[in-house]
Amino acid sequence: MDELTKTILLTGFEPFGGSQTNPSQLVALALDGKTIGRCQVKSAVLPVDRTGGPQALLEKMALYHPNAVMCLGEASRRAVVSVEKIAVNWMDYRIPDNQGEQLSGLPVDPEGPAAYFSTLPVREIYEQILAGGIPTEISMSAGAFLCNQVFYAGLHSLATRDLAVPMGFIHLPSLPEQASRALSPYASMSFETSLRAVEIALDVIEKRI
Ligand code: PCA
Repeated sequence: MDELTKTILLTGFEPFGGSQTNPSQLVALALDGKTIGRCQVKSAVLPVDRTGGPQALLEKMALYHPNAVMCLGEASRRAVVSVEKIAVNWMDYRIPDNQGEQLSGLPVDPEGPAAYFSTLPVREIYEQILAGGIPTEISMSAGAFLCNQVFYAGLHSLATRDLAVPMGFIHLPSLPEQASRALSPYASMSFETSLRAVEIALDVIEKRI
């Protein structure tokens, strides 16, 4: 058997906004330690916290020295898997984070550029997920909450250190058990389908690193 020589850091987020669960956490943990080609997946769950979220991502990057970074988050009310293209240098939280902080109109990093593009092959990931029979889209906004913030912070850290480590972000719809409990129920995706979408994305990444 080939030696495992590469590492993909895969992150999800803890539940937030009063929810008891988060599909991104479940999917990240389900893939922890899995082997994909010559890569091993190392998973982490990030807090939904203005300082703790980005800090935890940067700590895991320093710990694992990954060859690629894939972050996951939940986008409730989105009906399909969103492969994110852009991280913006802007925070405008629509709800408080898990520490009760609601930031409004602040840059992620006052010194940083306005935005970064994902450095993963966004179109290929999107096409392969679609070919796998799973509804998906390329999204031009990861929002202005923790997901976008962590995505931006990771890309900024890699860019300022001149590290050619590809990094990207995928938003997953809520789980059926979350969406069905809302006052007005909305679209959702099963854990198994979201898991498969992320496995397909990791297969694409593995071939590029
Ligand atoms: N989704 C939120 C933060 C954590 C998560 O899973 C977001 O879209 O910013």
